[in-house]
Amino acid sequence: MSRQVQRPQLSIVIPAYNEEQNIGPCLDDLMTFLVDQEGIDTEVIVVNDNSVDATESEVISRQQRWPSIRLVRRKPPGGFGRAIRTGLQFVRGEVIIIYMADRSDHPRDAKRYYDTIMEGYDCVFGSRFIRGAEVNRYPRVKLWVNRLVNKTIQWMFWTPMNDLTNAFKAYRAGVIDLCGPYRSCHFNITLEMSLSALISGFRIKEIPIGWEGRTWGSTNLRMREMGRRYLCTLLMLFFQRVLMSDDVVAEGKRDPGAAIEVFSDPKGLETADHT
Ligand SMILES: Nc1nc2c(ncn2[C@@H]2O[C@H](COP(=O)(O)OP(=O)(O)OP(=O)(O)O)[C@@H](O)[C@H]2O)c(=O)[nH]1
Ligand SMILES: [Mg+2]
Repeated sequence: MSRQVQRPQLSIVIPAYNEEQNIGPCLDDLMTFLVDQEGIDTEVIVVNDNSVDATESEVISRQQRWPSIRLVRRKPPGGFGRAIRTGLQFVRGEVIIIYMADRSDHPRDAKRYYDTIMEGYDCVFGSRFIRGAEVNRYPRVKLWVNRLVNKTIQWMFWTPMNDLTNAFKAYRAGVIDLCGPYRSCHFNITLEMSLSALISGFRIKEIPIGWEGRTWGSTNLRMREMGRRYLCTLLMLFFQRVLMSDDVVAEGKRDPGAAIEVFSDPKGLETADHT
C-alpha cells in the first residue's frame, strides 16, 4: 500500500552550518509560533552542511515534539547556495520560505509572508531598510556594502525593492519551479532567486521585517570571496533582463505540462501521452 504524503501548507528551508547553540531555539520559536499558536501546517527542512558540532542532534531532539521537522544531511562540498538548492528538492508545501538558523529572522514575519502569499502574491520580499523595519546589531561595514550593492541593483533593475540580497523571502512553489533550477553555490543564490522572480514578472510584495545580528557563532559570509560571485550572478541576470526579457517573461508563464510525447500504435492511429 502506498503511503500518501499530504502537502503541508508551508515549507520552511533552513540552511545550517555549525549552529548548535542557535538551531534549537530557532526551531522552538518557529514551531511554537507557527504550528502550536497559529495552527499552520508547516514542515521545516533543516539542511546541515557537514557541521562539526551538535547541530544535527539539536534538530533530532525536536523531531519528537514536531514530527514535521525534517533533517537533510549534505555531502561535501558545502555552501549556502548548495544547501538551499538541496532543501528545495525536498519541499512539499505550496508556499516556501527561506529562513536563517542563526535567529536573525522573526517567526512573526514568516507568518506575515505566508499571509501575503495567501492574499494572492507570488513572492514576498522582506526589507530591513523601509519604514516599519527593525534592525539590531547589523555589522557596520557589512551594512555599508549592503546599501551600496542594493542601490546598484535598484538602478540596474529599475526596481524600488531595496533588500534583494537578504535570503529570508517567501515564494510560491510554482515560482521556484518556473525560475529554477538555480545554479548558485554560495550566498549569490539570494540574488539569483530574487532577481529571477523579479525579471520574470511575478507579483512581488515588499514588506518591512525585523532582523537581529547573531549573538552566538560566527559569520559564514566572507565578503571578499563572495564579491565575484555576486557580480557574476548580477551581470547574468542583468543581461537576461536587457537582452531577452521577452523569453524570460514567457518562461515564467509557461505551462509545465505543455509537452507531450506522441506515439503511433500498430493500427496507424496516433496516441499521445503527457511526459
Ligand atoms: N547548510 C549550510 N548552511 C550555511 C552555510 N553557510 C551559511 N549557512 C547558514 O546560512 C545562514 C546564514 O549564514 P550566516 O553565517 O549567518 O551569514 P550572514 O547572515 O550573512 O552573517 P551574520 O552577520 O553572521 O549573521 C545561517 O543559518 C548559517 O548557518 C553552508 O555552507 N551550508
Ligand atoms: Mg546570519
